Amino acid sequence: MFKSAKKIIITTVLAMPLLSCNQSLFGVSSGQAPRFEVPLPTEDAPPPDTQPPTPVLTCPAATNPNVYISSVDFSGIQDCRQWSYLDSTGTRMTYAVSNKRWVGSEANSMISNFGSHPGNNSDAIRRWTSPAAGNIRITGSVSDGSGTCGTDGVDIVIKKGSSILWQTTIAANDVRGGDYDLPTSVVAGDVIDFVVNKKIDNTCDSTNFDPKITFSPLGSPPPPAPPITCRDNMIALWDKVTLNTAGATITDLGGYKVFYKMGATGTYTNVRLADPDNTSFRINNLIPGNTYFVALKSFRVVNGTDIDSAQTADVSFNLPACPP
Ligand SMILES: [Ca+2]
Repeated sequence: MFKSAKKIIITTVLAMPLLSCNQSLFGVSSGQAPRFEVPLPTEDAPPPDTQPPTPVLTCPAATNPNVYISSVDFSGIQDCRQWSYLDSTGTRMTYAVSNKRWVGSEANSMISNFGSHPGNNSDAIRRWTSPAAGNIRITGSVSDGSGTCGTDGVDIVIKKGSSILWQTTIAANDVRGGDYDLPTSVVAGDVIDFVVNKKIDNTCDSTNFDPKITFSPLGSPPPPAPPITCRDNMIALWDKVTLNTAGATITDLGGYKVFYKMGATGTYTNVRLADPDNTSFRINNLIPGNTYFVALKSFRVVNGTDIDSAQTADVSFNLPACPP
């Protein structure tokens, strides 16, 4: 049984501001002390009268219909502004109104306006589907969004259909991350997937990933060429090694070693990557305006000792210089 709410009346005497005689303060004629009625809590609080209202989900209108920005276009409606939200099993996520994010079928699989978090058994995929034939330019950056609690980081892939346009690995706590600027052509229905994979562990894998797509329908001028921007990093990519030198399938590949140096006569720096499934490495802290040379080895580990492959030939890459 509910007890009726008691009320208490608090009367206060406030220092009154200067008011003319026909003004009032809080609906009380000047010169009187304001009165506030405050209900006291009852011993048995009644249940709320109604459920909270369900927000009306709307698809935001576009300022420029050919510019798609995932955070600006974000909504609780699948396919709004060409964006959809799914996991790598192909299952579309469901929208959680309470915290304004898309959630997958397993714990911690989710996509918000600015980023994604992969599940333990599936990747989180933000997808853009082309409305028509044309050219697009995909720009943005990706970085760790989980503070300092991550473990092994995430693998990032941007794909058109099954073709990889760009990929990188974001280490745990890498708040700088990497940038992408990808021009490509599309036909109606082509999908661009922005994929976040947990690597081994999905603990604290929140990832800032807010791409922008500028769409130029066929018949309009192609998007401008990406500007040459000053860079201090580059990404080495390679195909996974599956065979040994005798042509037999390898079952004990230990990983890869990346060798890089500044200038043809520079001294190699060597990075050992003990992950046979990892086929990319971002080399940071380089000096813009220089040519770098990169080579690779694969290796097996036998009785605690690395058995390296031969080293590949160098591949060179010129890092654009910074503007003066
Ligand atoms: Ca991880």
